[in-house]
Amino acid sequence: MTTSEKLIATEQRLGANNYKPLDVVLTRGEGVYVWDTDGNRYLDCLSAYSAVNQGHCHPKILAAMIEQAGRLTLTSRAFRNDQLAYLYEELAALTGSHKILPMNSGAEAVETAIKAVRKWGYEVKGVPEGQAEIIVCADNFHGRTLSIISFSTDPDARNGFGPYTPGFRIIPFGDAEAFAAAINDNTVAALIEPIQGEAGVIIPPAGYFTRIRELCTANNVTLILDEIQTGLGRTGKLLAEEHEGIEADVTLIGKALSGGFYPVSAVLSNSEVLGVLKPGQHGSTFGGNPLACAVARTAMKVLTEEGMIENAAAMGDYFLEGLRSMRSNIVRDVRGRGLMMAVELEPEAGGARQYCHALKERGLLAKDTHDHTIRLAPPLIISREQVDWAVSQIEKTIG
Ligand code: IF1
Repeated sequence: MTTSEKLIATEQRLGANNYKPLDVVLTRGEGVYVWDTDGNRYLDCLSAYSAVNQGHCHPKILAAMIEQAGRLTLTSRAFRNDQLAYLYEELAALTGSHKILPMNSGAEAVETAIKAVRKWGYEVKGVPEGQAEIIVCADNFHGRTLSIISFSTDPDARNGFGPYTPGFRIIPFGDAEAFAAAINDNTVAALIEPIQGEAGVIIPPAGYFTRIRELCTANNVTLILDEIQTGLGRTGKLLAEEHEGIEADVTLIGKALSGGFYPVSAVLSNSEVLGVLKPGQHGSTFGGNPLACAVARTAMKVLTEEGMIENAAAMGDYFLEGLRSMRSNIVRDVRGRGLMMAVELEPEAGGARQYCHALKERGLLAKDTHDHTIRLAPPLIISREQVDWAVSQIEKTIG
């Protein structure tokens, strides 16, 4: 047996079977590329679901991690550390946030926001205790915790995990009038992805978020945008909300906040919402630890100072243009914003996974979603030549 075969067999023998990964065993990453244990090189078109926007093993983030790891990794929040205040300052300057709460995973940031807006609803808006409602969209993906999957419409994500957390109202994504109809006196917030990632890169109609913003403002409803996947340059802007010309009241970020080096997430908010949390009411052992902060500070620095966001906009347009020019009779739709893209295949094509296998054989790693869609999300540092190569491999595979 080869090394990869041995490792795969061990994973299958001892690991919980909660994923069905492509059978490629990766051992090294650098920039847009990863290598498997047999020495094959791949162009990574998933970026760990947009956690590696800065490219694999970015040297400056690595250096920051090594330096901090040798000095102080974790104190708990029972004491202060010399990195957190700088992260707060730099995130506030970048995003205009007034209050920040650092967590670890994206789901933890989502759960933190749900707790904060419910408490805000009771203490500030005056919603009766226990009656808070949060509007969410069908086909959402916000994480895997019990409260989050309680409002999932994906049977695989939700079924078999009850009893579920109440207090969520599900409406169709992209339908502002359905949103208006769902608001009532107990509505404390809306939790929405600017572009639905897992659903297959679903972009709402123009003007949708302008209308949502108006409705939230008019009804004193907190707008929470989950930018854990769309944020930090993925769509060609620092935050995807910029495409819509609106500002959320609460913004959730994660994934690329660490450039793929460490679980770091954050809730960014106005003062009013996070201001309701008092000492002892929320927390996390690793939340805001000095290692996470040092890594996140450098990850944000390289993202903004090395032109990655601008490159994502330019290369995203170029990549989409190339995908749209492909000659193929099995492509139903090509869509995306910046380097958050998807190729939806005709159902007759037999499903996207087989094409992801074929792309792997050609040295390109991509992930299928919802049966017929291939998601494409390379690191934001991808070059024009690498885009040309990727489009060529995709066209040879599905052309
Ligand atoms: C898996 C999906 C993507 C997210 C948004 C919150 C979270 C995620 C918009 C939670 C996480 C990850 C989870 C990972 C695969 C991946 C994923 F396919 F599951 F749906 F990206 F689309 N909000 N998405 O995309 O963040 O707690 O994971 O740090 O669960 O398999 P997390």
